[in-house]
Amino acid sequence: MAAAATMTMAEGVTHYPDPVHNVPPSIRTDGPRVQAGWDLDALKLEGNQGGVIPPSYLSWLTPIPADAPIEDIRAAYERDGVVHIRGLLNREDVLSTREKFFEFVAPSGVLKPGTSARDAIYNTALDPSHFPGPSATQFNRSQNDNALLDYSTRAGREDFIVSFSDQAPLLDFVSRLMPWQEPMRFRRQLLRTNIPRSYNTATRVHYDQMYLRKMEPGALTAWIPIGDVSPVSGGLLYLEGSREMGLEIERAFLEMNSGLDPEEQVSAFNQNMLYGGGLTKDCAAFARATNRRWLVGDYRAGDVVFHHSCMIHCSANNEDPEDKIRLATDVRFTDRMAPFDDRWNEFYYAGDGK
Ligand SMILES: O=C(O)CCC(=O)C(=O)O
Ligand SMILES: [Fe+2]
Repeated sequence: MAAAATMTMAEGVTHYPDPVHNVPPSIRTDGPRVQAGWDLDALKLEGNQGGVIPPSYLSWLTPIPADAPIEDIRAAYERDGVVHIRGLLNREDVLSTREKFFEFVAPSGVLKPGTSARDAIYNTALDPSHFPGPSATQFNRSQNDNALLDYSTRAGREDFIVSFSDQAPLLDFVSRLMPWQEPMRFRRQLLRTNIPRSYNTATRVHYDQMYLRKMEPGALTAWIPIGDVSPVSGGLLYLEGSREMGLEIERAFLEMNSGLDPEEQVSAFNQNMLYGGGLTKDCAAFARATNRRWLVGDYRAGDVVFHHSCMIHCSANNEDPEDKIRLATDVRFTDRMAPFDDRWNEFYYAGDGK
């Protein structure tokens, strides 16, 4: 395929086959630029590289109430590849999970002395670059050794996290949304701590299918902010209408991978990928190159965002004005009755290379 031959590359920042056969996005009617006091045109969102994303490349990710008719939610998911569901989970339960998590990781010294685990305010006396989270530690543990990562990895195996992720409202919603025989949650999940004003540790531009190559596209990710995550606090950004683009890029990668050993073919970190994973660290350049906008969310505790495994996303740096640590987890679902990527049924550990 001709597309696979053209690579967009810049040393260490960008590496992906240009999606030249991509289907153009459907035209999205813009609502107001200002929502709940946040003005898209005043936001200074920045990914790992490339500086501020020009506001003309930003649009809102509009939440849908959890009690909206499921047919409408399904239609939005099929159209957009992502739905931000407002108030699906019990807010108090989410906040109490935040509190338990930060109590658990507090011995790492990450919390500001005298503040509560529920608020989880960062101890700004410490250098934030000492606490890179799992987003910066996908395949090489030693580069990012830190106590917070150790504690948060252990927390992921504790009942208060496992039962939170296994809660009925989440699985029930997935059963209603997806046409699956038997929805199943993968055991592997990450707890992502994004420290305010920590740079080069945000989530790179990627789609999840590159990590799920031992199965067909179509797994569902539930991204769950564990706490409120305002538009400047490092939440996920989704590239509008990008599911087909992700699918196309992945097809080109699979073709490039076809000569590799079987294990390498399914690796998100093989020789054909950007070093350290993902498509690029430069969110602004990716928006320009694909002529699409990043959809910005104003996320609250209790919300869940569901996205298709080929939907392209990234996160911006956490610039929370109150120094709140951004905590989120991503849990994934598939149909137990269809072939799936069994690597995802093992607990996460830092640098597990998946
Ligand atoms: O929380 C993040 O920054 C990354 C999450 C993510 O990539 C996902 O949920 O698929
Ligand atoms: Fe992702």
